[in-house]
Amino acid sequence: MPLSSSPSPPDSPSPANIPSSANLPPQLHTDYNNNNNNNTNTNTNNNNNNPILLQQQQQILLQQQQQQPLQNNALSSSASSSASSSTSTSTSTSASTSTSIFTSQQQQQPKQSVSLKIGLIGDAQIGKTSLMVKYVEGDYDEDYIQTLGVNFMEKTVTIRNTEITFSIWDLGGQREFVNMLPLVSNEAVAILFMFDLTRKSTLNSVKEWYRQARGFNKTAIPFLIGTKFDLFAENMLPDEQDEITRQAKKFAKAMKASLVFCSTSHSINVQKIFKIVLSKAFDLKLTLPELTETGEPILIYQQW
Ligand SMILES: Nc1nc2c(ncn2[C@@H]2O[C@H](COP(=O)(O)OP(=O)(O)OP(=O)(O)O)[C@@H](O)[C@H]2O)c(=O)[nH]1
Ligand SMILES: [Mg+2]
Repeated sequence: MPLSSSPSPPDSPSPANIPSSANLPPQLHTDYNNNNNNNTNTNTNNNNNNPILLQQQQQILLQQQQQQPLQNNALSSSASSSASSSTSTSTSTSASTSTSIFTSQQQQQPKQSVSLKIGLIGDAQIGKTSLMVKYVEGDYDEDYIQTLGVNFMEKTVTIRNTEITFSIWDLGGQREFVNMLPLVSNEAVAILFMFDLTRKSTLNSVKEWYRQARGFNKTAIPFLIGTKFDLFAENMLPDEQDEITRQAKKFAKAMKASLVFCSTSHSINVQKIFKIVLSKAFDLKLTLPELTETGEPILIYQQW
């Protein structure tokens, strides 16, 4: 299929696609429903058992009752300290970006904030760091710089009166760094298990990454992310595409994971991954249309 290299349209953040939902703190209820598109509304709740999320949601509700601003919670501060402890052994990148995706009409209210830790895991050279840098800074670099240990970046989005900080942890894919897997997995609200769509071996490796990461974190919301969709669509034969797509669907189903094919270089589905994370974490309804056919940039986030 023809690929667009335009940076934003296929993937730009569009809060109008995320309607409000019952389990979200009122501050996160938005006017998303006011859009007039025909996308289907889908309740993506499957995280009622996640203790980290429950703790966050309870904290917010408590703060609301007390009419006090919510301070950054324990998850946020533990992420920061883990990051600093990893810098001595890794090529560590740290950045913080703040993006307002919704303008509050009640500017006077004190801001609340929550932090969501996200782990990026998978084989070497599949595009983990590229995806993180693209999402946080909007940049893409063709050159490969191996991650020696763990990278860490943050990005804050604001929905109404609530700041949500994605704290993204990216583990170097070389096996020698597997001892740092707990740093990336522990307390993560979501884990992105990633593979290169043009290298089937990297998909097979997901089994082992998943087994090991689950050993440290049984509640994180799982995602299966196929990278380099641009090369996949342009260079691979239809039969090869079909086989990889089938296999990825099979794995995602077994993992009970959302499945997304993305291209960092062509800005395909990058923003949407994090939008789905947000919707799953806070039980938001999401109106992105799913894409399920071979040859499409797959986007499957409803229950299998
Ligand atoms: N064509 C294409 N190349 C990509 C894409 N994403 C990443 N790459 C390239 O793939 C190479 C590896 O990317 P990285 O992001 O460094 O891979 P990584 O998974 O972080 O690798 P490790 O740090 O070794 O674990 C780089 O040369 C990137 O430019 C993509 O969407 N399309
Ligand atoms: Mg890397």
